[in-house]
Amino acid sequence: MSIRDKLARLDKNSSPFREPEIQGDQESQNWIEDFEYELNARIIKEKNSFIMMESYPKIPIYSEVFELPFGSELIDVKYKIQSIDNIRIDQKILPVPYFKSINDLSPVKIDLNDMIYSSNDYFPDNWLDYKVGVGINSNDVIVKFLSLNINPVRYSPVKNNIEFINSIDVEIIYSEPELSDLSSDFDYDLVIITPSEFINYLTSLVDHKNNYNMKTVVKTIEDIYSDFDGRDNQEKIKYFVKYSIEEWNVKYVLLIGDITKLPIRTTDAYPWSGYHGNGILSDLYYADIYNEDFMFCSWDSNNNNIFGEIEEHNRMFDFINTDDVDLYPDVHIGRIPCSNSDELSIIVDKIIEDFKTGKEDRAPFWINLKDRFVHIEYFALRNEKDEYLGTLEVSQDLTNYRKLEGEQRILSYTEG
Ligand SMILES: [Ca+2]
Ligand SMILES: [Ca+2]
Repeated sequence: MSIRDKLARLDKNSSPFREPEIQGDQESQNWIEDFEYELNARIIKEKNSFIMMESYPKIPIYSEVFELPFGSELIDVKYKIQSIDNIRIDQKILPVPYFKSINDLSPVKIDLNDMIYSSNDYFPDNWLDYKVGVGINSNDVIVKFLSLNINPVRYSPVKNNIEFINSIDVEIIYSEPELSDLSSDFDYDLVIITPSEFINYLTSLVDHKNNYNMKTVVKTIEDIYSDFDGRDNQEKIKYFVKYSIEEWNVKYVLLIGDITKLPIRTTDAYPWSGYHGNGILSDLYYADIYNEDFMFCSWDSNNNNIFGEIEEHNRMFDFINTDDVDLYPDVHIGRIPCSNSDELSIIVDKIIEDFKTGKEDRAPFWINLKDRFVHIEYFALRNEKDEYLGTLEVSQDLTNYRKLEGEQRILSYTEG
């Protein structure tokens, strides 16, 4: 949907935000037994999300994501509000509870953020926030995303007061791109990146994908390291992915080999302090090619060779993204984390066989890779006629989330 269509739709459907209502939350009553505060959530009907920052007031927001064409420059986002209403309350608004993993059976913990709950200031700071990034949309086209958060309710815990707005007019000003998109001559859909030692074991996979009309090319890391520049091997691979998007119109990238065979990027992100140590592994690094200016996103804009740094912000409900990591992927990425050719052959054969027979559309399993714990899932890609097109693999390092017992071995996923 174009931004004009979407703005028109917003305009047509826009109904004023209604006055927030008090709504007791049964579940939350259970969370607060140990607290002396009496807490209530206040909601607003039109909200489609909440500010979800641990220990900060759970404030309803209205979010909308717009897509601007490749090459667009966002110039400004302006807004006008007609009037601000006030509601006095005598109870505190419930904070967002601390996140925990699904299988963690300990009680939900809540706490009040001192800085917010002892402040006269209104939270959130603004009626409107937005974030911009560049990535692939649902049609696999690279666009600029403008993610708009409207905050119709703001809250001062010390004043025991809520401010809310009935309506807001938003104006998005951007320049049309000179080039409409990245379109190039069609070449390949999928590029497989592999150490040369595995290349002979990929023939059947490549044939299989080409047979199903997913045009596939293989590139070895040895060739990439000699042909592409970069501060280290990971950055050389990332520059090659950028090249494959721009020159070959590639939409899918499949990495072959575990992290001892094909390197991964180690990042220094602390998304929720206390939950993670340093050293989060990320293959998203290889998929997030462009920043919001459509330039190469190194994940290290301060050039200290520490990637993906973030700092906790004092008051904002977000973190300072020190390294300007865009986080929107510009290509689909997956990895078969095999450590030898036998593992690779087994995985390739099994996946092709199962997906051809339609037995499995989804093949999750998890394994230990040295001391890291990684969750991997394969998805069968099918077209509208339900014909098999190929597989997509998604992996996630879960070491720090891990509470699962034991290990489900490769290829023991649910059968039949
Ligand atoms: Ca850095
Ligand atoms: Ca991006």
